[in-house]
Amino acid sequence: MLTIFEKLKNIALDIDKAIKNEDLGYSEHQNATGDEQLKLDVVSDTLVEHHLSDLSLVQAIISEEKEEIMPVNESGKYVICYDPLDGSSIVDVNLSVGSIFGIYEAGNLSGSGLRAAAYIVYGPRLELVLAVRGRVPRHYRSGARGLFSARSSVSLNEKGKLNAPGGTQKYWSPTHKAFIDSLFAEGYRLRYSGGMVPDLHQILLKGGGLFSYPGTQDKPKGKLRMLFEALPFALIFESAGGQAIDQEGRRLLDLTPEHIHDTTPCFFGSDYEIDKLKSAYGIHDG
Ligand code: AHM
Ligand code: MG
Repeated sequence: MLTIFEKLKNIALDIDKAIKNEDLGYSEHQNATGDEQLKLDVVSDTLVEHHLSDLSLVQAIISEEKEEIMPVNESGKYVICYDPLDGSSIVDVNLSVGSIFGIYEAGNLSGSGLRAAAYIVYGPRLELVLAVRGRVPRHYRSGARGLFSARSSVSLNEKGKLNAPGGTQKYWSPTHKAFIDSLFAEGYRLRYSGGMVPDLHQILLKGGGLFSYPGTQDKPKGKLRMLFEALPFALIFESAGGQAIDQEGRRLLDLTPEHIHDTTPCFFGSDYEIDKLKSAYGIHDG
């Protein structure tokens, strides 16, 4: 696993350089979910592929930007699912973006098979958060000479102050709208950039809050992909002492996608906000 983490640091440095220097225009392609691909999506995907495909530990890689699974080493122990550049719609306006990685047991592409997860934040600083199942996530920041040094562990308080509500409001259900309004009425502050990596990173480092991307009238199954986005962050939130559930109140880590590009409604937060969400949605534990 450590070899994979070392690779992620190299990937972070390379993609950071690409974001700063490469052309920001569109490529001539769409990805598997039909999104227009930026040239930078393609460059980032190629960089991740280049770094991960020489690791004997890796059986295959699955990218948000690739239609199919890409085999690496048949006897590898892990399958790495990744979103090489999350937040393509805000990279052109110079907001923070990220990369997300889920490291799954080969043969078990599901929440229960997720052994470790990581994300990189390309912001004014380059940062990395790594979580191994069963351990508290660690937070790293790059410094002089590009070296990453450990900052601290990441842990959530019982309750936070931030509210990051995703999805187009006019398509929210009345239940969801009433719930989001009730958080603002309690004093929660709006923090939403349109990039799940910086939005969730902010909640994690500030100790709590809620990020939601519900099923909506236009996207009943939500927007965020299970393998590359929702499950990796679920592991990170649970490891930090928070919760991550879908709209039926199921732990995201109990879900299994049918297809590699499946999406799911998802909610990430500290205990207070997730418990409040469950009661607003009429979800009963057990
Ligand atoms: P992307 O992978 O195409 O960049 O889309 C994922 C992003 C997430 O980072 C973010 O939370 C979400 O899309 C924002 O969607 P919306 O613009 O509908 O709020
Ligand atoms: Mg994405």
